[in-house]
Amino acid sequence: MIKLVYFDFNFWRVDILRLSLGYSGIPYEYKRIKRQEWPKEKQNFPFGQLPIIIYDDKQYAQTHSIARLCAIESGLYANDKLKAIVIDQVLDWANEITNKIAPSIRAAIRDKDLEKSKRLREEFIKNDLLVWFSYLEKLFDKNSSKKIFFNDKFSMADIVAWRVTYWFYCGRLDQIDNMFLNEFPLIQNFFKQMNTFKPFIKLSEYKDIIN
Ligand SMILES: N[C@@H](CCC(=O)N[C@@H](CS)C(=O)NCC(=O)O)C(=O)O
Repeated sequence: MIKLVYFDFNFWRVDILRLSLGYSGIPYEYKRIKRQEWPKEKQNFPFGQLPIIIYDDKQYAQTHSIARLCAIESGLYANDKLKAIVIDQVLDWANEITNKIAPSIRAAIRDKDLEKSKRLREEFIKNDLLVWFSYLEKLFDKNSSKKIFFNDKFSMADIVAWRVTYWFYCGRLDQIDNMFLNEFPLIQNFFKQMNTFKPFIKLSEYKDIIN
């Protein structure tokens, strides 16, 4: 049995794992740890961070590594090394853009300094948001011949790109206006198509994320 462990809120790092397992009907348990329990729980995990996966009674960490395992398990990775590297780059893109916005999130949540958070968010929007989405747009353009999925066959790359785009688009990030997506017609169209892709939107995990 596969078990995923994350905090008790939805975030792309764990959502991509459960979406891929859910897509292929692979059973898994999902344990959500409450923030107040974290200081005593932290030491129990390989890198003191979440998410982790428990697979065959062993723990493994790091989002990219776990995502690769879940994608292989779900038939959503690629045997072709040049298709696999497209999936890996989308995962690395997700980590990079997360690292760019993280200081503004930390300032609000950890430091409770809303002024600092606002200033850092402005810097992120000015310096990083459009630049990093332009990288994703180019990656999609270069690799997707039919302009539906990154690798033409649905894969973990699509789940990651959809989930992270949803994060920036959904309106829950202060100061980020979802009109930014108009600058990226290919990703915008990809995002719209994903939101009508029946095998994906019927998943309980998808419904949980968008509600
Ligand atoms: N490099 C890690 C980063 C994971 C990470 O930053 N997790 C955050 C939550 S999104 C965390 O566990 N924070 C609590 C902590 O570091 O104490 C990965 O790729 O999974």
